[in-house]
Amino acid sequence: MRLTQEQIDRYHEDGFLLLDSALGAQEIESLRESFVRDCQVPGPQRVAEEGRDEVRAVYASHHRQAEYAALVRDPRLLEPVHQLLGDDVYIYQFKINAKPPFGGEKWSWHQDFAAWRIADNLPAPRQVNVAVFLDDVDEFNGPVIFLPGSHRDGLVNEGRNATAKSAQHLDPDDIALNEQQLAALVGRRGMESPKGRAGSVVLFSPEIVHGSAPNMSPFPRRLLIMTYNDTSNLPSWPGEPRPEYVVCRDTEPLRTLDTTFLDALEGVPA
Ligand code: HL5
Ligand code: SIN
Ligand code: MN
Repeated sequence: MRLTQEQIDRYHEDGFLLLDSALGAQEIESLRESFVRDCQVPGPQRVAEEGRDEVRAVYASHHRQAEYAALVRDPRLLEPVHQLLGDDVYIYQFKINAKPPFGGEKWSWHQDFAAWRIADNLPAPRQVNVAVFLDDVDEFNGPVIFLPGSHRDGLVNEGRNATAKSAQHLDPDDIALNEQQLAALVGRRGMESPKGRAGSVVLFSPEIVHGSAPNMSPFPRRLLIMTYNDTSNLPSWPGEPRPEYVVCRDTEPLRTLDTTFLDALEGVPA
């Protein structure tokens, strides 16, 4: 459950860390079922692929589905976050990027912290992203690609592009790096895309440059991303705050469950 010093060092060095098969098959099955249910819930938290009916992303499923509410406190995920960020963390953002078969669109090259500083005045990059593979991820279904070490260069872009692609959230297109910036960074850093079985987890920095290609395979690539933030690093808005489904408002420090999320839900003693 706890990261070794070597894993911690690798996270700081590369900006991401793969934990192979961290969750089991039965757990993933229950998370998938819960996602299918959550996709039926109408509302602005459900973002569609451009010009299509298919779901591109769903936000804040942990507000509606018990499995996800428990998962955010699962010791296998929360303990590593405590090790990387400190004891007092809460969920700042929770999303599932669905990347449906035959046409799940790309996510442009970007840094998350650029979005959160622009949209939410987030003071510091004191976040850890925990990405959970809800499907097997391979080279065919649009894995996330990282530029290793790019989180150590700070923000490449401070501003936002003229185009706002989505009214509901900031799409990476709105803050994308341009081709010259990307080419220069890749020249120095290279590219890596962690792959693995469903249930694998990738921890990644809010400052690392990342993106992903469209999914032209017949398989889905549902990726859950939970962003934990330090409770002393809160967002603020001069005017209208961003919606609660994009920026969660419960900033109470999360305490780890005594057992795994499914056992906790089913009342199995630790
Ligand atoms: N969609 C997020 C938001 O805060 C920002 C993106 O991957 C994170 C860029 O609206
Ligand atoms: C993706 O789902 O491929 C992109 C992840 C992200 O930037 O949020
Ligand atoms: Mn991102």
